[in-house]
Amino acid sequence: MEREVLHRMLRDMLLSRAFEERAAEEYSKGNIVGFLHLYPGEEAVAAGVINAAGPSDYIVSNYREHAHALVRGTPAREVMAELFGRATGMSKGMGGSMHMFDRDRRFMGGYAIVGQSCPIAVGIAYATAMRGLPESVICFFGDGAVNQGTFHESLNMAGLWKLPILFVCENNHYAIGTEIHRHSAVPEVFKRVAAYNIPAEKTDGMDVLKVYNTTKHALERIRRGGGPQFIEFETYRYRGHSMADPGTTRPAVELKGFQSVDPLNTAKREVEFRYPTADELAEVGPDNVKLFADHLLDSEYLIEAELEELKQEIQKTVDDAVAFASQSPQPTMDAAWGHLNGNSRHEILM
Ligand SMILES: Cc1ncc(C[n+]2csc(CCOP(=O)(O)OP(=O)(O)O)c2C)c(N)n1
Ligand SMILES: [Mg+2]
Repeated sequence: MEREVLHRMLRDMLLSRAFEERAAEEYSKGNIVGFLHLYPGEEAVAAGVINAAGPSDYIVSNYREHAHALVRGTPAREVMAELFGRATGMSKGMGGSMHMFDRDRRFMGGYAIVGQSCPIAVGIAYATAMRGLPESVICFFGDGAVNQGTFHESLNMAGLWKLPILFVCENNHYAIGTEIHRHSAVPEVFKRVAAYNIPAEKTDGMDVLKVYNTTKHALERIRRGGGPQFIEFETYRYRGHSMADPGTTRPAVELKGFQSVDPLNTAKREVEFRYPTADELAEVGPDNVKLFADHLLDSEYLIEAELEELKQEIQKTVDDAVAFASQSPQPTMDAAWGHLNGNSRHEILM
């Protein structure tokens, strides 16, 4: 693999991690409000998939999409300003964390509704196919989305019409606090796809090189006219579902009730449950960013000093993004009307 691609993927992963950890900090300070779903732990998927795509491919994402936008090339300043709800943000401060959009880079949005990226990808791919363009649509969603009707309807249409879509399931094993074996009758996501005549495979989503290569091959098959492809990446998120989720899902009074009666083993386990920290996880399994950085150091693609320099450069980028966001103006109500369907007369087009 070219050195440039390796370097870019490492930079993207380090930036995604540093950006998200800083976003958590800014949220705690009250500079970011609303829902905030963070990506630490899953960086190898965004970096590997999006770097394997071409500039004319479309990306459709869900609400955990900041890193997808960063890897696609949206400047950190614009992503952070969107989180801060400022007029300089990538959606002009009107979307916030879950509704990022960057038309110039064909980043066709984050969406708050679980499973919503799938029908949108079908629409874009249908338009592309009708015009005979050599473009593909990359559609991200989580393991929780595969029980949605939209997922199955979209896969059926994509399979039937041989649409140029790469379906990417980021299987982090949880839908909010529910583990996949508790919400899916068939927990091996890729096996479900057989029903739609779409080739599907499962890959280690913690190893960016595997992610990149699997994606490259799938996109080549799509470009050769092979129709939609499906990849399930096994990954893990280090934080709770969102900043609003400390890791326990039930009200304290309810938990107390369970604690006061027997049998309470299950309830007690859940009461005590908390998400492991990134450090604790790194001790038991591979941290995807460290794994890749170590690989590049071991294979002498990179020397320690370069890695340090890169980290410092990223720190500056993130600091600059926060400064830019905090100094940017709030959007005005007038601008809100103006951006509806791009109508300059402020009329709503239905
Ligand atoms: C249609 C719909 N149902 C429920 C929700 C509430 N909800 C938000 S995120 C989420 C879990 C989705 O989990 P998953 O798809 O695995 O993505 P992850 O958060 O793990 O990245 C749920 C149920 C929603 N946003 N939309
Ligand atoms: Mg999930």
